[in-house]
Amino acid sequence: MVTESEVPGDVIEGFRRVREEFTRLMLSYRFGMEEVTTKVHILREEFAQLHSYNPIEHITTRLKSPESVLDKAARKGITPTLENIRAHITDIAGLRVTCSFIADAYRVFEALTEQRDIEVLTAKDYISSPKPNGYRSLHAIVQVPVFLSSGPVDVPVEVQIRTVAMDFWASLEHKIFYKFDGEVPPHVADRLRDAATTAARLDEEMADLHDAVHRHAEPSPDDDRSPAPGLSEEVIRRLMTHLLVPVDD
Ligand code: 0O2
Repeated sequence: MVTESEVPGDVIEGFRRVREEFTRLMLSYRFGMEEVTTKVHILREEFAQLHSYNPIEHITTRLKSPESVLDKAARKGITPTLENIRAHITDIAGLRVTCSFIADAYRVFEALTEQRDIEVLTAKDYISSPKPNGYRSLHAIVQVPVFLSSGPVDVPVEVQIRTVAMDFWASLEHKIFYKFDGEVPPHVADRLRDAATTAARLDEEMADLHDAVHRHAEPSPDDDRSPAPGLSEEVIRRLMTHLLVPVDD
């Protein structure tokens, strides 16, 4: 067995440097993911507070492990230098946003991607153009700046936005795909495509139902006088008094 004292100093130094740089790289992806997650949480909270409506059912995040980053580099035939990993593997950090309805998925997608510190590197609409196996979702690789003590770095984050029905289908399909090692038998693939059509129909049906209920419960003009969530009538009256005081110029 080789002891540390027998290993040349430059090898030990190289090992330390790679470890530190790779740790820094992985940390930046985690921070990027947290930045985008915060943005989605803010959108969710704003909708809930100001529009009394929550378009987002849940948000999940995942960071690829260092091993799976290296596996993906090998699958893509990339020499695993930090530069290559940064340039070619854009799904190290991922965020999945599950919405109630298709319109919500597009609304969240737009509200997120039009933010000025977000740059959209790629966007794919698998809802209007599903994959041949029936997979539907909105995908984007967005780049967000992360401010480290050493300076800013732009970090790509993969965002997937879909409905509950799409998510249900995708998670089952994912399990089946791995169970068959990617070689899903044709009769199972056919049933999955049928199930995807059923899920798409369910999305339409639920949106129709939601619209119908919404129209039925249309607020009367009197409802406009109800206080905003978290603001009592007393607070609103005091704010209005202040607003109505003439301003000296
Ligand atoms: P995991 O384990 O979820 O991360 P890429 O493979 O990323 O280099 P690609 O294929 O052009 O490039 O990306 P795309 O189409 O945007 O898909 C990326 C991710 O979307 C996948 O990541 C899956 O999470 C999801 N996805 C895409 N197609 C399907 C599908 O047919 N079924 C399911 N269940 N999920 C899908 P990974 O890395 O493949 O998997």
